Amino acid sequence: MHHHKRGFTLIEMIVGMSLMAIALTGVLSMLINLAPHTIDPVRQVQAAQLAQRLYGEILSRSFDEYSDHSNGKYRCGETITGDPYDDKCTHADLYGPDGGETSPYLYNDVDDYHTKGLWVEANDLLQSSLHGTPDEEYRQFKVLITVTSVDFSSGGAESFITACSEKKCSIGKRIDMSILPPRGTQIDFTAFRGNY
Ligand SMILES: [Ca+2]
Ligand SMILES: [Ca+2]
Repeated sequence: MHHHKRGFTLIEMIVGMSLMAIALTGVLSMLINLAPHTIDPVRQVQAAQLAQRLYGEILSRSFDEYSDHSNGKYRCGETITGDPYDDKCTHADLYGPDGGETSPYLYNDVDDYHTKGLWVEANDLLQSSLHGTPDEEYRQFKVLITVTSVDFSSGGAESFITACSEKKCSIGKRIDMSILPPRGTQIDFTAFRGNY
């Protein structure tokens, strides 16, 4: 038998290139499908700024509805003779706005921002929207805030207080915030507030 080196025939090359083209088309369409789901970096930065701003507003409030809002003389959950709020903090089941707190500028404690499992418009939570000037910067951003009671007393590690009595709820609050940018992916944040 006579052997000789042979290259690709024209037909083989055309078939090979066609297969390559089909394969590349598949990869390309996969990339195109992925594109809308990737996080837009600008939106991501805006989401982080929004979270920082909201946390600034939330954490500047009192620890609890039953805290001393004026001068911080006493803390809820403390026993002080003659104190009308003696030994009481809001029960975790009742976290949320208290009586008459219909707008965020009336919120006076951390858990008033608890959205009770609902996504709300970011502008509805920001203070600036309450004086007739809606903040267009965060239009279409949605926010979900969950406030839970936590116990820092066990060696620093926080643990959820499952059966939270009014006394036990006085230790700490965890504020989980999820932000959903328009056409984006949810981004999660967490902050803590002690009873001070
Ligand atoms: Ca309140
Ligand atoms: Ca409250």
